[in-house]
Amino acid sequence: NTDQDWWRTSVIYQVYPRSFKDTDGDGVGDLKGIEEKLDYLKEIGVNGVWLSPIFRSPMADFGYDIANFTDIDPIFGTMDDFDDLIKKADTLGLRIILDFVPNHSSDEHEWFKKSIKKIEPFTDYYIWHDGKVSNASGERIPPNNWLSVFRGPAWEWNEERGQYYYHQFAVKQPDLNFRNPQLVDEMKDAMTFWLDRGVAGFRVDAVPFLFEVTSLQDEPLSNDPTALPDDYLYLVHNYTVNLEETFDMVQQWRGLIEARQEPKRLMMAEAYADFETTLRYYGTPQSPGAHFPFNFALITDVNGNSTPADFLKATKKWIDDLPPGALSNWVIGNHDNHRVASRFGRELVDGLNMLALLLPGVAVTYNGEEIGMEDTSVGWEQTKDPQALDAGPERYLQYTRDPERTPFQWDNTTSAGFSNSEVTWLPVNSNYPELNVEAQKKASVSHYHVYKLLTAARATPTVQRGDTQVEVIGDHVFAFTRYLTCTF
Ligand code: TEU
Repeated sequence: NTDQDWWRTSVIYQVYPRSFKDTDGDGVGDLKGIEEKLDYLKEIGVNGVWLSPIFRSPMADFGYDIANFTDIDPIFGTMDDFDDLIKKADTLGLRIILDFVPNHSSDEHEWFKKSIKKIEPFTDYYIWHDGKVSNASGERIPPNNWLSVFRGPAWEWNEERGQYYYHQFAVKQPDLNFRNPQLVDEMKDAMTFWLDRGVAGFRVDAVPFLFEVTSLQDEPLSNDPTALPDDYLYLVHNYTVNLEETFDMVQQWRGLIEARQEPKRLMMAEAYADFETTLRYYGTPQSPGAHFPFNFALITDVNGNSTPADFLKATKKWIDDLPPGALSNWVIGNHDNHRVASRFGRELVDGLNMLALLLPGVAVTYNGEEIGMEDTSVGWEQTKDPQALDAGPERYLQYTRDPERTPFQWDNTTSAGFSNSEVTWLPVNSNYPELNVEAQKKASVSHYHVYKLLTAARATPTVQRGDTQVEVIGDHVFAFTRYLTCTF
């Protein structure tokens, strides 16, 4: 049934909707803009289009804080716009994949408002705790030392309910309680809603964080000398990530999407974890999990200073050490990590695209990487990322994700052709007059042309089913060969 698994040899392209294309002049991208640019995506050889969250949201974490899981945020458009997008994508043979964000909702979600008031059935939709009394001061303190990924305590006091709630990310992102069967059903209903509307699958956000131990043990200190006491890396996370229950939940979701035919639906899991733990998100042949957990090795294991041997190590495990039948994949950038051109240097942009697009398995491209967009420097005053704002003016640069989220550079007109407004939600990179799609189309040699050649090469049997050899040649070269052995 491999031809039904349309994603096997596909290029999945991540659109960051706020920054892709603005059609109504408010300086924020929208669904109509994405629809308008589907022809472009077809032209560069993309097959699946994953949209970062487009749901109703106060935008504290730019859509990853959801106030209604089954509604479109007005800043992006309407449900009709969404249906139109799906329709147009269908005519082009493109598949639309949505971001599914199960770990938390917005604190402005109805469920949370009702949970605060203990209105049933919402009382236990979130993770609430009385806290404890400090021996030293006699004051009320959180139940344990757990830290938020976005820095500081993972517990926030709610005056009205008189309890703490748990938030793995921002204060405005209370964690949902997956030990409550009603909540579990509710989230499955949200998935079903979008499957019914014709989406081709999901990228599941922040999967490792779904469950925490109920015993609430303190997490041990990491002794990482670079981490301050409120940094996430100050602790070793033994009790708040990758619990057994998490893998089971992913398998349940797979069951739900597996029940759908025409098209078969895809599930990609976002899990930053060590290699062995990441592989567990594939599940087993009897109980499959995600079709693939993202392979972040080209983001987390190598950078501009890496040696050929580092590249060999990073790539080899995702070629040779996967469980039988598991599908590999390659991610070189996303909205949480600095741009390829900035992490590796411009001279390696084509090289990284070659790895992602020619190594065996699915290729995942973050919008803008096909033209080698660079990080944009965004000053403290213009900073929008909650993670950076939380860190404050002294430390925001270490945390900010704004530089890789600035508007897409289409051409050399106003706001790089992203918007007809000169004011955009994040600034356009000042390199846009030279670095844009139009200019790269016209140039005889460009990242854009290389990218198109690479996606075209994916149609060959050698890239689709051939073997792979990765090797180090001399001191400076990392090389790989794809080859198909013919039997006559
Ligand atoms: O990220 C989850 C995640 O694992 C984070 O640790 C991420 O690596 C970190 O933000 C990098 O600085 C997902 C989304 O991709 C991210 O944009 C959201 O902020 C986060 O979930 C919360 O929904």
